[in-house]
Amino acid sequence: MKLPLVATLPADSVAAARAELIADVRAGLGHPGPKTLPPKYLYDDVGSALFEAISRLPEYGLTRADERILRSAAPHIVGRLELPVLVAELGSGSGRKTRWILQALARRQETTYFPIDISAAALAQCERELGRLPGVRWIGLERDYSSGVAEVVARRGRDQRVLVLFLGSTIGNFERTEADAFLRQLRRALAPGDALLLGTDLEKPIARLLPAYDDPGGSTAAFNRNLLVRMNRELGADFDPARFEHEVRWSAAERRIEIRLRATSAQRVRIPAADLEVTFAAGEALWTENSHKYAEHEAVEIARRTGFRCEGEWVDREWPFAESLLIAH
Ligand code: AVI
Repeated sequence: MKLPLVATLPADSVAAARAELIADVRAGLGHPGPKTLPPKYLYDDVGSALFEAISRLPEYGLTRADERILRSAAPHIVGRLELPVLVAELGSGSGRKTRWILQALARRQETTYFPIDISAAALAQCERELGRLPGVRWIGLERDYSSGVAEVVARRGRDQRVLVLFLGSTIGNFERTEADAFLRQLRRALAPGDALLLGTDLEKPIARLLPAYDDPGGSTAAFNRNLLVRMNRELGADFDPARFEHEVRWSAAERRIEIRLRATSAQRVRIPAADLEVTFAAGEALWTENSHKYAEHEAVEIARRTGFRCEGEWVDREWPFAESLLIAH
């Protein structure tokens, strides 16, 4: 029996990741003007576990919609691919929804699956979920997305295509211009004929969106405040999370949910590892995340702008959500 494998983050990458966090904290909090931090820092091990809990909330239909599509459309999606393919997933998540694609592929070929995630805990959970699927070899890569993809591409055999899974509308957490730049960069790492399965959360009434990001049980608020707790844990900061309010707004102009932490009173916070003292005025916000929403068929335009063509789109009607199969040309 083949044993599952995890290629862990090399020690110098751990140091580089910490240096990047410190640089981003300085850039986002260390200057006059709006305070902001990149949303990727929401996903340490605790944040990833909290997001997993969010994905099961009745108010947050996104993950279930994604899974419904994959469960019913996986054979059709796989039917449109040129085989054989190596599968790389950006952000392994729990692996629950990916199972359907891997099972459909395993019926057609011996499948190697590389979940790519910077969270070792997320990879461990993925391994529990998918590490022993019949016909699937599981190789976890504890990496950032671009070095993970580079590694998968380097491992492809002759005549093997690469299928990249970018599910769950994680693309929506990038600014729209950054999303295009990210997909263009991904396209450059791929070869013509390689595929990208891209999940996008579609526009829907605000009355459904707001509770999805501000659930009455407070799971999303805890996920948001964990960013402060993370800085306390990793950088020796002294944020008091209870003095920040979780705030969720819909921006019609940007077609996105905007998430902030708003200081409920004036306060001063020390962040020793970044050599920083930060003051917040009462009511001042720290911008932590955006979640962009898309029009149906918008993926066709995204593909055109970034070096792909859209080969097919599958939409969930219960919680409008799309999976689009893009082929590199
Ligand atoms: C991971 N991402 C697609 C989630 C979203 O819906 O934008 C992150 C999230 N933030 C709060 N709730 C969920």
